[in-house]
Amino acid sequence: SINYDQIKEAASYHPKPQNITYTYGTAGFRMRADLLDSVIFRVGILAVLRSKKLDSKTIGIMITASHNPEQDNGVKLVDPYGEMLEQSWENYATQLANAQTEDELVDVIKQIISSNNIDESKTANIVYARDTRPSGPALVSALVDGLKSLNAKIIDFGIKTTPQLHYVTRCYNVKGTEDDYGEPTEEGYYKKLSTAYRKTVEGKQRLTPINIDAANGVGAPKMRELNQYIGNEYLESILINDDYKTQGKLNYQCGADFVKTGQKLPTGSNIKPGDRAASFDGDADRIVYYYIDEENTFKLLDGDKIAGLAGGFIIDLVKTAGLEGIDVGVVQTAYANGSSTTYLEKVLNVPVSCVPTGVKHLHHEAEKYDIGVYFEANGHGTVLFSKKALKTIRSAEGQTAEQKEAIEKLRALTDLINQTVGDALSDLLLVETILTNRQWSLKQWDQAYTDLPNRLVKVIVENRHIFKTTDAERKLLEPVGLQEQINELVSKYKNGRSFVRPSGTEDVVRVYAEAATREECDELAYKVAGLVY
Ligand code: 16G
Ligand code: ZN
Repeated sequence: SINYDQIKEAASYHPKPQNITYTYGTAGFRMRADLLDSVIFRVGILAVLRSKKLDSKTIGIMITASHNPEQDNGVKLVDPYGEMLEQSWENYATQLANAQTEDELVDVIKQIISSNNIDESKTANIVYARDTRPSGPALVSALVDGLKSLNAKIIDFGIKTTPQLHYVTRCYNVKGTEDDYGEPTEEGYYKKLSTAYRKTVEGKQRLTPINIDAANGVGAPKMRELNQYIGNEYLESILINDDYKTQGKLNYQCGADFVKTGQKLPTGSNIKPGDRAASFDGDADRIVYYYIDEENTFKLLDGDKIAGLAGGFIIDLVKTAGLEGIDVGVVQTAYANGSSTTYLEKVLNVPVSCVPTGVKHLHHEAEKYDIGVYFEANGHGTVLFSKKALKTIRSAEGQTAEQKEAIEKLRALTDLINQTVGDALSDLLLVETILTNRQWSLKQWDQAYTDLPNRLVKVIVENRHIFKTTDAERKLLEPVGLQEQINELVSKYKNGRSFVRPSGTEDVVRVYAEAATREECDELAYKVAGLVY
């Protein structure tokens, strides 16, 4: 069982800095790497407690700060099936991180143990990975000190993408059961995805090359590796911003967040009209596509476009396969472009739910459908197949050749898609599969609907916590009266829509607006920002 002197001794090498309050937010802990040593040590402790609580199930820990600048880092916990840490435990993470002294730390640990009836004698199993950030190795050693202070059984999964860590965590926990998810190895991941991909495009004409901006992050070597398993005759990719070894380059003027936010090409891209391109973010859990049209205008195909593409394809397959009992739904956030929602509801005729920002909210909502497609506009998303859907798809036989083929494709999709979390590599293969099957260019895909002009602005306010939202963050409850003022402004614009929400990752308030024209949209965004300020 637990030796508290051992924990105190180890903790003394990882003291908490004075005058700083940590919060486990939407994306775990994330900040300047030099402030994270004590936090990571304590996250190790929390993971051990979580594993003990869940009967020795393997808990995942990912050290990454995604699209943040290179000097930042972060950490998040992954629950046994590859989901984000259960929300009620986020509070424990925050309490552990903020315990000032070793004695306080031990008190918090004891409280967590007693309020959860944790059996101290249970073995704890942990798997961890990190991205390519230079601060990674030092933080890993702090993590290992935390894990060892509670005698955990540890697996070092090395440098990986965030979704690979989610994948392997699930694999460990369901191995040999009816929910088996594949080999708990990096190779198992590549084999699963590549085999499925080859199946879905077999016999179809290969598309022109896909230019991939890997944000100079971990996605670069991993995409290279994956492509070797797939084979060039099935997928031709050209990597740029693949220098993950030179310091200072990670996410710098490149990557999915840069492209989505700036609505422009990443540094180093010289694509021409007709070329196909995509960007990953720094830990390869987001992807956006883009191209340049004949007038040399930059055209973005973001997460909303991917949801439309994937939703449409899956609905067609389900229909063709004759699996009427399976319902398909799409989950979005308030940031979804209004045109995308209209397209999903009116053209594809699928139910659409809107939830607050953050993967955990989307993921849980998507679980309510037999097949739930979820994407944030920023390019993070995936597709979930319920147990019922999996069972139906696996056992269906089909009468006609057409039905059989659709069933085979659906089966392959259940392997191709990383169902634990949004995954840039897996999502790239999903999009490539659909475009190959449809023989569509990016322009043809883009023609499904036209995005309404939109603008996102940050407003620095004295205290963002006074902003309270409701209705999936689309309306403000507080400050009282502000929503009415926003409504009045919005009503003056054709196709106008705007909302205000406090950020979960930065000390700012975000204002989103869309309207019929660029000018009106910008005007609306700045006027609403003016109300907030
Ligand atoms: C986090 C979320 C992401 C969300 C973003 C919003 C996860 C794993 N990540 O990065 O989904 O889009 O926060 O940030 O949930 P904001 O609250 O600062 O706008
Ligand atoms: Zn990311």
